[in-house]
Amino acid sequence: MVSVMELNRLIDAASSGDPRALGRLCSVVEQGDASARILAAKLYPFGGKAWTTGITGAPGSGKSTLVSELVGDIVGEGERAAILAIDPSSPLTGGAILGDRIRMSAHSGNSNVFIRSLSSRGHLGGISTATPAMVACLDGIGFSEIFVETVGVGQSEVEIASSADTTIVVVPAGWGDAVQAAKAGFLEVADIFVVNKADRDGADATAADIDAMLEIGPETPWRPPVLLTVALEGTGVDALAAAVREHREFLVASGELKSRRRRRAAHDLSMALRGSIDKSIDTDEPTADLLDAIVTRRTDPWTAADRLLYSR
Ligand SMILES: Nc1nc2c(ncn2[C@@H]2O[C@H](COP(=O)(O)OP(=O)(O)OP(=O)(O)O)[C@@H](O)[C@H]2O)c(=O)[nH]1
Ligand SMILES: [Mg+2]
Repeated sequence: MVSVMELNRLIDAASSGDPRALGRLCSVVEQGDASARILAAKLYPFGGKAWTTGITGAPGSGKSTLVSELVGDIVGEGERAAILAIDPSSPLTGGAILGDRIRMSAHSGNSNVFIRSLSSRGHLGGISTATPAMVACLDGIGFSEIFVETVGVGQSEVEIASSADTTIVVVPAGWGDAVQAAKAGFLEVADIFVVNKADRDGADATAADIDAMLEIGPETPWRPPVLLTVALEGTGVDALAAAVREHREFLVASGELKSRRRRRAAHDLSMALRGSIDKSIDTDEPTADLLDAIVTRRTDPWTAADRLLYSR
C-alpha cells in the first residue's frame, strides 16, 4: 500500500516531468491493489485528452523501430509521449532496447518520451489487464500521445483496437498469405496498414494483397490506407504520421470518436468487472461458501454467478 500523501506527492512530481515518480505510479497501477483504485479515482477526471495509437503486428515486423521513429514526427513542441510495450519479445530488455532506439533517434526529444514495458501475465487477449488503467493514468498525468505496442497473436489485435483511438497494423514485406491475414483478424481492426521492411523484396506485392482484401471487404466510411515504410531508415514515417493525423480528424469530424470512446468505456468497465470478480473468487469468504455449494451440487455456477453479482 502506498499512502494517499505519497500518491499525491508522486502525482505532482510525475506531472512536472519526473520519470522516476511516473515509474512508481505505473508500478502502483500494475499491482492493482487499493492504492491503484485511489490513484485511478484521482486521475480519471483529468483524462480523455490523450490520443492513443495502438501498433500491432507479427513478432519482429518492426513495430518498435517504427514507433521510435513515429514518436518524433507526431509529438508536438512541449508535448509528452508515452510508449507502452506489452510483452516485448525479451521481457527484461525489450523496454531497454526500445529506449536505446528512442535515444538514438535524432528527432525525438527523449526527455519527453516515457517508455514502459508491461507483461500480459497470461491474460487471454495477450494484452495486459493493466493496460487500460495504465493508459488512463498517463492520460490523467498529462501525456498527449500514448503508443501501445503489442505483438499480434490470436485475439490481442482485437483487444488493442478496443484500447486505442487509431490502430496501426504492421505487416512485413513479403508476407503474402492473404487468408492468414483475414484469419488473424487484422483486417477488422486496422485503421492504417503499414508494410514495413519495404527495402526487401515483395513489399509492393504485399501492399497489393492487402489492397485487394480491402477491396472485397465491406464498404466503410474510413478506408484504411496501405503505406510502405523502411522503419530502419525512417522512410515513409512522415506519411504514416500524416495518416494518423488524418484518421484522428476523420474520427472527430464524423462523430465516430464519441462512439469509439463509448465502446472503450464498455470494454474497460467489463475488464474492471472481470478483474474484481476474479479477485473476489480468489479471496472472498462468501465465495468459498458458494464454491462449496457448486461442488456439492446444491447450486450451479450460473445461479451462483447471479447471486454474486446481484447481491452486492
Ligand atoms: N531490413 C529492415 N529491417 C528492419 C526494418 N525495420 C525494422 N527492422 C529490423 O527488424 C528487427 C525487428 O525490429 P523491431 O522493431 O524490434 O520489431 P518488433 O515488431 O518491435 O519486434 P517484437 O516486439 O519482438 O515483436 C530488428 O532487427 C530491426 O532492426 C526495415 O524497415 N527494414
Ligand atoms: Mg517490439
